[in-house]
Amino acid sequence: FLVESPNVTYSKDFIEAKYTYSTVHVCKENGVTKVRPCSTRFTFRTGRQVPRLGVMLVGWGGNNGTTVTAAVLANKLGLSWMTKTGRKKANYYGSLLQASTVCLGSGPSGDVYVPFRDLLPMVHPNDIVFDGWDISSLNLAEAMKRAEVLEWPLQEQLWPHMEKMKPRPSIYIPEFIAANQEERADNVLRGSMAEQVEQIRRDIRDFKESSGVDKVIVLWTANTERFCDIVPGLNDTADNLLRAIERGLEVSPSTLFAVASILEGCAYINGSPQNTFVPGAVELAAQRRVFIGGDDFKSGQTKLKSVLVDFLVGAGLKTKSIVSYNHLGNNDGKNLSAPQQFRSKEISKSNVVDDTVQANPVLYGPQDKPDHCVVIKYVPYVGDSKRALDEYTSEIMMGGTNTIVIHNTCEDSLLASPIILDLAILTELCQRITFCTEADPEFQGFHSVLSILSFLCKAPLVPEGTPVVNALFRQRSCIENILRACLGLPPQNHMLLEHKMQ
Ligand code: NAI
Ligand code: DG6
Repeated sequence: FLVESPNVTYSKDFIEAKYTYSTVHVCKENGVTKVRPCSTRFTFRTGRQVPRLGVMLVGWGGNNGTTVTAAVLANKLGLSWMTKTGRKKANYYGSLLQASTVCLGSGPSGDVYVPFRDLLPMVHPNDIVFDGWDISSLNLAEAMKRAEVLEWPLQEQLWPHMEKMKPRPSIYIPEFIAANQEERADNVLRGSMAEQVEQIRRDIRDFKESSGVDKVIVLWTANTERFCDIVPGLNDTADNLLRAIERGLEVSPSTLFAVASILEGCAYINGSPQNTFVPGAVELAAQRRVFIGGDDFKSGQTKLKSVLVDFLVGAGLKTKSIVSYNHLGNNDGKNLSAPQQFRSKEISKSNVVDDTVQANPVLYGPQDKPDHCVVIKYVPYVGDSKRALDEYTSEIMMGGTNTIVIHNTCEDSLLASPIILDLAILTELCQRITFCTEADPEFQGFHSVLSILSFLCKAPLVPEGTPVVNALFRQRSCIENILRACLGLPPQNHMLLEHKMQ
């Protein structure tokens, strides 16, 4: 589609849009709350040339890594396969960009919806080239079989393609992941910490050259690590972090990958909960103007939680208790059965209602928040088919109680895979968007901490001082409205005033 507006111009290389950003400033003056509507004139410029994108996965041989690679191949090859309930065809269900729509506006026959991916020029997932690392040496076909996620007739069709793919040796520091992972660590780099980071940098360059991709994004979908301490002199600044790597001090593998990617100018996304982005890594990304994003894919239980609590509290019901129980039997579950790795996940899964609760001082006092309990158990038999049981208890009118219980069963990796694609494609798009304002006419890119990715993350990483938004539909509106702004279109306001007149 083409936007016809004096504020929007299309050239061979760019879409340029003038856009008025309206906000409201609130302050207290002499005991009176003053509310002032403000507006800022922006110009957005979006590059129209879509590059060939390479995505390097850390943990490529895991359930998510193999499933996302297989799904893209199956879509590209147009595969279908028989199951006991009939023939299934490859698709991208679960991807915000590929499988959901946005309302462009309304026409003679009502609202006009287009796929999210059609808003701006974006990489198509079928065109992504994958590569990556794993501490396990299995080729991707064998690793897909080990994952037990996809139906066997599909695996058979993918086998000749996937068996040629072999993860590169990775950085393995045993104390960061569960001891029960040691048996699969047969593909590991040797040498000093600095030498290993150098090797990862060489791998990125090698992939770029040998595959012919224009751009590489690196994404951590390896095991959840334990948190690391933030220590002054060790990881609190970019210089200290680089020095710590030179000296071989305590730096987690996920942070080492982040540093290698940033130094190669490649965006780095963390799909697991650990605090990969220590202050030194954040500073390094800012210095190099490289995007970083995370943390922890928001795939199932947490996605629902960030809708349900928003609904309850938004409807004026006082949620008092949230109990989230999970059991799963894949390797992620096995790794999370160790206390320190579980703790990383517990933190990530527990903070997701904070913004919703804080936004309602009518229901919650300053120290008041719901009890929130997260349990994860490893049950090998259920494999990747995770069970999530949730109980939400809220106080309703006049001392009543409302208890909602939910039981969710589904393959975890089939929820995470489309999120991996959305993270990579949205990050790549953001690399082609620049903007300026009347006050600051020099074009700039987004902040290196890419908070637009919040919809896809359990514990959104945001620039210092930025409010963290967990509520799912606020996060979705953020993406939709920023993309609309790039086309000079107003945000979706759902007012439908044109239908409210006599
Ligand atoms: P997985 O255990 O099947 O795969 C992880 C892979 O990482 C394994 O193949 C392992 O050998 C490899 N690995 C471990 N340390 C490594 C290192 N230092 N370098 C390279 N490879 C390394 O786990 P799965 O299910 O694929 O999940 C991956 C991550 O994504 C986990 O941290 C999980 O918590 C997180 N996650 C998964 C979600 C889902 O819905 N599947 C949602 C949110 C987060
Ligand atoms: C146990 O909960 C395993 C975890 O890795 C989760 O399955 C994963 O983080 C997805 O969590 P959620 O809350 O988004 O379903």
